[in-house]
Amino acid sequence: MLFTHLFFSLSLSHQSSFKNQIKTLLLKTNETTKTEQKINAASVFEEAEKAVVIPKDADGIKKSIQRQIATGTIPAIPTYFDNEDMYQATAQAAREQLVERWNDTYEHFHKENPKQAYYISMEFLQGRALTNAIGNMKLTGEYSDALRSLGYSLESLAEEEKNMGLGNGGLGRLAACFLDSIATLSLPAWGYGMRYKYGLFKQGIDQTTGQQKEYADDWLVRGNPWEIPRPQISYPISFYGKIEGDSKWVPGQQVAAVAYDTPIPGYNTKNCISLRLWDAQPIVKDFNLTAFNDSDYKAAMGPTNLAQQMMAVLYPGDATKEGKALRLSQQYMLCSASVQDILARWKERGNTDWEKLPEKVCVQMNDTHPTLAAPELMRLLIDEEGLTWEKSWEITKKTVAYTNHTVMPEALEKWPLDLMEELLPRHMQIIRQIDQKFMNDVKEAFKGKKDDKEMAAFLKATTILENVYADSVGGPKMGDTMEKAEAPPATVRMANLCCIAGLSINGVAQIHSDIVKAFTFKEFAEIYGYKFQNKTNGVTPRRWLAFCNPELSKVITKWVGNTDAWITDTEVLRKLMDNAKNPELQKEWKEAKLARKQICKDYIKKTTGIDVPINAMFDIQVKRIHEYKRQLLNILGIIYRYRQIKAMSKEERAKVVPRVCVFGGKAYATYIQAKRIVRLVTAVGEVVNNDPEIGDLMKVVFVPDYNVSVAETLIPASELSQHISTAGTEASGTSNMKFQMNGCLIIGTLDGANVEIRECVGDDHFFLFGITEDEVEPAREERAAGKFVAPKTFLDTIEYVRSGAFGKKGEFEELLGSLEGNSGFGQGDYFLVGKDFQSYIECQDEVDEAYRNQEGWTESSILSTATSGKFNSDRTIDQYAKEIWDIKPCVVP
Ligand code: 26V
Repeated sequence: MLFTHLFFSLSLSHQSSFKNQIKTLLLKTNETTKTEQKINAASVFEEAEKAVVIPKDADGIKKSIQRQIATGTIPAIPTYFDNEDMYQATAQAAREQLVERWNDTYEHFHKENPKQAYYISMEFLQGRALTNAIGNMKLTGEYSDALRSLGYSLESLAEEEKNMGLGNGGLGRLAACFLDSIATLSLPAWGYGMRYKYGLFKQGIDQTTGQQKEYADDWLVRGNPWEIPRPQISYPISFYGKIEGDSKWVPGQQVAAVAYDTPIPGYNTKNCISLRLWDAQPIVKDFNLTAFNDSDYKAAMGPTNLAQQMMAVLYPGDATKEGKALRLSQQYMLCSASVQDILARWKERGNTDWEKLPEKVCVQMNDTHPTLAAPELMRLLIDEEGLTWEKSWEITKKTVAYTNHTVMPEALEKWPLDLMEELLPRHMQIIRQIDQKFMNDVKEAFKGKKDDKEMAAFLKATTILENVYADSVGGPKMGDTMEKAEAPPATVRMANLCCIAGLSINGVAQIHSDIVKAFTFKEFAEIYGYKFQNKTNGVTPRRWLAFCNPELSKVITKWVGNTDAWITDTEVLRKLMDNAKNPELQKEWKEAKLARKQICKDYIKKTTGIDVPINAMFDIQVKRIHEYKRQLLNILGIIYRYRQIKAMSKEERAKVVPRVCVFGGKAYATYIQAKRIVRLVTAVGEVVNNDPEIGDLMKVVFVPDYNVSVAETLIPASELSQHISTAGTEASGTSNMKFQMNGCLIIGTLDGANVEIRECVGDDHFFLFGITEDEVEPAREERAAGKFVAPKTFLDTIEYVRSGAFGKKGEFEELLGSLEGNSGFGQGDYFLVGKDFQSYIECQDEVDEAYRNQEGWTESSILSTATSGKFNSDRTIDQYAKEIWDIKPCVVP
């Protein structure tokens, strides 16, 4: 390819023999060669783009799919051709269209040289791409027709695609929604992430024990048609080693970070941005051929193994030092490769004045995992570009921004200082300098305003290096450490570094941003009040309504005035309000919901074997399993309800609102208490679902392996969804927004984005229960003082579980134990399940009452969708673009 390209260009410029031309070329200086190649490359590309027409009609698409099969683009074998091959061929055809847009966007951004934002994230939960990609390109009909003419259905082929599950939960899915919105708004911004071989894990439920099992998620096993490998884009990533002289880092180990681009098309725009994922590969020169030939395979394969370990999974266990080193290496690789790439692109676009870097680049750190982007930018500016420390710091502070996604103390990352020192000695040097400067500045700024004691406490809370300085007030000196014997472990607090380096610090829902400012980072708020912002999360209405719920979308389009404008401008959904009581709309609305319930019912049957009644209320809680999210409150409520029904007469039972209670979510592999919650749910299901007295009045289902496509099946079918975290603990939640968009009513606490959802939909259409955030601490104190008396309903339910009604007797002792006692994390009912229980079950009675009135319920359902406009991630991204990144749309003509 490169050869033909050289030949083509040279034969035009010199009319001599091919050999001579190559010789002349090789004799030229590198610089001239590069420039010539660039000019030629541009014209070759342009010619190629003109010469090849990518089809956009059904017939052309059909031929394109056939071409993928016949020419070996996909690895199909004539005698063995399956649906997966057909999916691959279809995806390849779509990919051609994406590549065309990607190239145009790249060229356009290059030419315009706008300020560009970069979203760096350890997680991207993209889910499946086919339906979304062709939907965003508005080619769904064409693909559907093309496939039909080949004897396939688009819907069933789409099911062949594996989920790209490079994420753990909300933070990763948010990143994916953000990319969709960035592309749709034609904004110059890219995502950077990691190409893990196995992602998080696939969850199974063991048939005999009812417990969660984790399996490697082999999403790449048959290749990934959506990625474009770019082996030419590769950066060295260094680790370990030593510092020579003042600051020269001589690394001990290196891997190469190689780029893989996933094109992300916008909706209703030609813009197609990039999600660039990094893969680690051994550096060729490190391969010790001599060792290999001497059969010392361990030595020879060392670098290869390191690279493979680094890419194996997301969030490897970090209980050991090795585990921590691996996780930190992953984080560093993500940051280093991304920042090197960002600076390379900045140069490629002809920029030269480093002081103006913040006018062209903004880096958003998605939580603290990409914190090292800040010291890495410093290192590159100082060590590679020769800027002074001070200048580099000024630039860095204007370039990076930080989003906080959780206030759970265990998720605020701290790395052992000795590990960091060992793995990244140069960065540690820079971090120490940042910390020094920060503390000196603070002392200066608050001189005379804080006494010594106050200052000591203030610095203790804000310094990056925890448990390092002997005396913060007296002025720490480099290398000052506490006496080893009495010293708690020295750590590097990543969030503190983010607050100090970041140009902004934002939370992800109003209440969370308020908590971050008032509690989590209250000292930083005193210093940098101006940095604190709120950016309430959002979700993309393309994936989460238009594509996952075509039945409801059709009804919406008709009733907002026969327009699909709502797919981008979700405020248009408000038009549904006028007809929320209209029986005609109500009828169509209910039919759409029923169609989705049927699909969900079939899915539940297929994955769990459980037959659920279609006319029951579909009541769903899907999210990571965590004590603060209180799946335990839900299941205890279900047990309470079960016992109530059992105690009823036949006549009373006839009035019960039947419910299908669905749970889904992964428990992190080492989070034992969360795994016990999963087990309690499956144990309750085993009993309730087989109790002839209950029959169809209640079913309890745990849907295994909750992921993006499972969410796309469950959410449109849901009538009630549960967002019931202890007030003040859920940063935002984003599934609550997806449920609301799909006309689902919410039972929830005043937490995260629930607060704003309730404001939008109105108090009458939101089932609120539980204590408020400011009541949480007093409730814990009440408990610690031994003054809390749990309601009888709660105690009886606990005792019932304890009696061995579900699972094996004694199986849930530790779980129930966490709800007892008087204080402490992990005991004393830290998340206040007992405190909120009575309020919860009473609220569930209100839900039943409301459901009995189907007209009223449907009205609330319509109003939910109608008022969900605010939770469009286009709104969120517009705010990031204007209020943090300072970037403007750059539309491909
Ligand atoms: C959690 C874990 C747990 C397993 C081990 C590794 C690991 C690493 C990081 C984290 C932090 C996860 C933070 C997160 O996902 N936060 C969620 O962010 C959503 C988007 O802003 C938000 O809607 C959710 O409320 C919040 O929990």
